[in-house]
Amino acid sequence: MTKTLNAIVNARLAGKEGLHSLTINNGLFTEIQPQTSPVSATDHELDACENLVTSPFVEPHIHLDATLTAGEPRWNESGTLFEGIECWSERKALLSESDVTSRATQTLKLLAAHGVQYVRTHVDTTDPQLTALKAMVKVREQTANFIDLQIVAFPQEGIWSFPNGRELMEEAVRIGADVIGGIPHFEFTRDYGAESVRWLVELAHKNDLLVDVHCDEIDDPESRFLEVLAAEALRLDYGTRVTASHTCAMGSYNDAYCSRLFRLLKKSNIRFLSMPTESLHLQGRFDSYPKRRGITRVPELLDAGLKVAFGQDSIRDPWYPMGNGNMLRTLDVGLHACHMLGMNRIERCLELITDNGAAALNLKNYGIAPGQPARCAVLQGQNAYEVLLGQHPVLASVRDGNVLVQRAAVNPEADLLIT
Ligand code: 17E
Ligand code: FE2
Repeated sequence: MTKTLNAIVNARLAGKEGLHSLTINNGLFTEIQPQTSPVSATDHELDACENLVTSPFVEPHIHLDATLTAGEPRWNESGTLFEGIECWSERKALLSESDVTSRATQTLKLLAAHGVQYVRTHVDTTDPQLTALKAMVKVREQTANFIDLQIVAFPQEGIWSFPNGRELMEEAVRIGADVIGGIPHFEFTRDYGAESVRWLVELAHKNDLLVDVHCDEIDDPESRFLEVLAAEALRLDYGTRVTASHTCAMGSYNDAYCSRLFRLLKKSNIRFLSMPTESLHLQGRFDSYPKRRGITRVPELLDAGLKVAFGQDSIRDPWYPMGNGNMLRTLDVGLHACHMLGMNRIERCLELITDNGAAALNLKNYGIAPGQPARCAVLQGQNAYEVLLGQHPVLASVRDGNVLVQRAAVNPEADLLIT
């Protein structure tokens, strides 16, 4: 039985001093009032217990068709992207609709239990049957009560380099994909890569869809498809609807090239997604020592005024054997790997798993304000720093005024019997 709220009380809000009450009516926030002191909650109120309340988490980049298949039919022992693609190709041959539906739904529930209410999933279209894509369109409908799901038509084995690659992408649009993907660094040649990017942006533009390209997910400083993607976005004035995922190669570009590149990136205003746990695991694999992190220039992109968010990418799949759905873990690793533990960065760090992800997904009606859908998460901690330190699972997740998730706070001092 879901519990329907008419208020959340004793809440802390980012950028606001003291405690607040959020009034809810018909699934919308109606008022946000400061409180002079803590109050006790009635039956139809949720007590945030002086913890931070934020917008729901956004998982902007995950592969729900492959999730929970790690080790099937074999483990990726080298830890490279390329062995992952080979393992997946073998597993993909065994896909059925019920297999995809049950793993994707289980993963979405895991994400929801961690305060996520918005998800963008890539779904492999390099399958002549498009089994996973057809299943995911149904999952999107079946889980709409707890998740807003966007589906990316993602050509894992290439558009130009896979038989009927273009036709499969076009068929994916007819079946109901929301977003057009790509993988230019994996196409057989640079020309194929660049042509595929130009073609896929056109396909999205023509069909009024979003774009999210796996772009330069490789430690090769000469992998420069990001400039092609940004230039196309700029040409069509489509930047806010275009996302570059991974851009690992930017961690290997030289500074002179980056200086030129950033001019274009700023003009294009495209969105960026980085998957730090995944890239730390998959990249640097062809280095001896020193070993690269394989992560894009996150603080530099943010300082240039561009939107960057973090995603998990995988939960126990051929590319990555770990993952538990808790985005605070991804955030923690990302802030470490990107040298972002300065207090100015920490204070704003939750934007990387909330607002910036919402910008990539082009979410409408996102954010806590009167008139917006009453969707939020109650985090354990009074501010971003405490939340990051604890990384505890969310205390509550509220969607349109209904409590989806509620759990007891962890007391870090309990059972400590040392005197
Ligand atoms: N496929 C890909 O090309 N790259 C990834 N990081 C994953 C799947 C997880
Ligand atoms: Fe990915």
